[in-house]
Amino acid sequence: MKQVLSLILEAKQSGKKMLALLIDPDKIKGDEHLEKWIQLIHHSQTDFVFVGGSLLTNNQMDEVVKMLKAHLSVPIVLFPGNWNQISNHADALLFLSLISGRNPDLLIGQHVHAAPILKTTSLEVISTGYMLIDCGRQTTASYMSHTLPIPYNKPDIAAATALAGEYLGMKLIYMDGGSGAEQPISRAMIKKVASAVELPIIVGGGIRTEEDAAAAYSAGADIVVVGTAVENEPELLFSFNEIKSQSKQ
Ligand code: 1GP
Repeated sequence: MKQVLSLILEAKQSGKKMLALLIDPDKIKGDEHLEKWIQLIHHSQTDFVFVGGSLLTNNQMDEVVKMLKAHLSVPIVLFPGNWNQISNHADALLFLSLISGRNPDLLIGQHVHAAPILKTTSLEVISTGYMLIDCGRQTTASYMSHTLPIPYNKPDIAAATALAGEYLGMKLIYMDGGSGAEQPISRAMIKKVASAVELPIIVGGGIRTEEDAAAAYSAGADIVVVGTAVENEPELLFSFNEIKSQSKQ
């Protein structure tokens, strides 16, 4: 399989938008349930599966990743909430540095724990500048991270933060309203960040409708991440992929 970062860079260069489904392993209720997700992902032409969560309590991440990998050809990308969330069955791991916050543990601490373990795996490690944006309500991500998200109406702060991430050598920028956010990140903020950096931009959190996804793509998102909306209405994954295909750089 092609390296995940190369796939993203090539897609960006050719003006192709991408879609990732976020699977929270805690929400998988047995093999049959996961089978349904696998079928849905397979038939909907979703580009990536992200797996992870800010707080996992069921200890089934490795099993879920293993099964996804065994049945799907799309890249399985870890989106870890902490250094424990590593599975060698995945293809890549977003090595997230929470650059919107000032919590040293999430800027470098967790990474020190994870690095030697990652070295023993075959995972592609992708340095990612992760920014939490305040989208109306406190999410698990902002609570668990002990950080203040970037205010919703401050695109300049988001752009300066993303640019700092780029200068620090990060390869991707992930703008996240947090899972279950009340509203998606504003177009104005995505636009400002997209014009500030050359890096591919991932946008997620609170994307519930086709219009939300289309707005994120047209503002400059290269990858849109959907989770909660598709958990509630799985068929939406087809509509989101349709919107993706219609959206161009
Ligand atoms: C969270 O971007 C993801 O990190 C997905 O959020 O569950 O709100 O779609 P939702």
